[in-house]
Amino acid sequence: MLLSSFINGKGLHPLLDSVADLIRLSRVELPDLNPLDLDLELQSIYKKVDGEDLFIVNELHKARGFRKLHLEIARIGSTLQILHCVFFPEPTYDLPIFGVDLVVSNDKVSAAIVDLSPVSDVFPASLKSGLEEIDMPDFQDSRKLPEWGSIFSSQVCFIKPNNNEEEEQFLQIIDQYMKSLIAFSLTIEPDSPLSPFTIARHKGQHYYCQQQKLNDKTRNVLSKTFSPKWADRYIDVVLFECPSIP
Ligand code: BLA
Repeated sequence: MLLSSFINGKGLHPLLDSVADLIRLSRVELPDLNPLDLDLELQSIYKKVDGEDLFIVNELHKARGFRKLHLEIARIGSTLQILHCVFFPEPTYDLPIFGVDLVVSNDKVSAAIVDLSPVSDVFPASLKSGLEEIDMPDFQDSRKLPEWGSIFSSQVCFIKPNNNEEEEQFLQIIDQYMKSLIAFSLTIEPDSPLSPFTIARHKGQHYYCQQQKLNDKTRNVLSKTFSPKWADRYIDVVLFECPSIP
């Protein structure tokens, strides 16, 4: 399969394709949207492993209020497809981290998670009350969070969708979380870089990244396909990089 057709969604599970489109359409609502530099070799990764095509395609941007908007789509062998998305805020803004992970194995979505994860003790009140108003459907298969998942909020949605209707409902939750976050971000002004609130949120992002790095499932897939060393670098530099605290 050609990389261009993969990027255009051909051969992708329809939920991944719809979520990628939704994210692309939503992020353009953010002011000052600009692409972020990434080493060419890490932007689009193609490899043939045991006759199977592997692609990883990364889209990286920054925008007002957000230091990094990352969308990654990966097809690893013929059986595994992944959509990974994280919006990391600028720590000067009182914003949570938006994250989505979708794992498709043998054409079935095995894991679908979306959250607006707190990075400080106090979650912005008006954003919280908006999220609590969102009607959470009664999904048949809720999944249990691993121990490192204490970083997620009480509004996290982690499921294995069972049919098209549940997939559509999950897409709607992503849409509502992303819209709420973007709308809220437009209403706030940044704190100063040295404010204790900024520093606390910066520490919160560090902790979020540290905990995500404990997900052995991500590391194992990348280590097996590339190498343990490559996997560690990719996780540190692309997936969960976090600049040090000044
Ligand atoms: C689970 N993540 C997984 C699984 C795989 C990956 C194979 C197991 C699927 C399953 O249990 O059904 C693999 N995820 C990847 C890879 C990448 C990726 C290779 O993103 C990137 C190249 N993970 C995130 C983000 C969240 C997240 C942003 O990257 C949440 C917002 C969550 N993934 C997450 C959780 C699990 C998971 C909670 C389940 C872990 C478990 O059950 O132990």
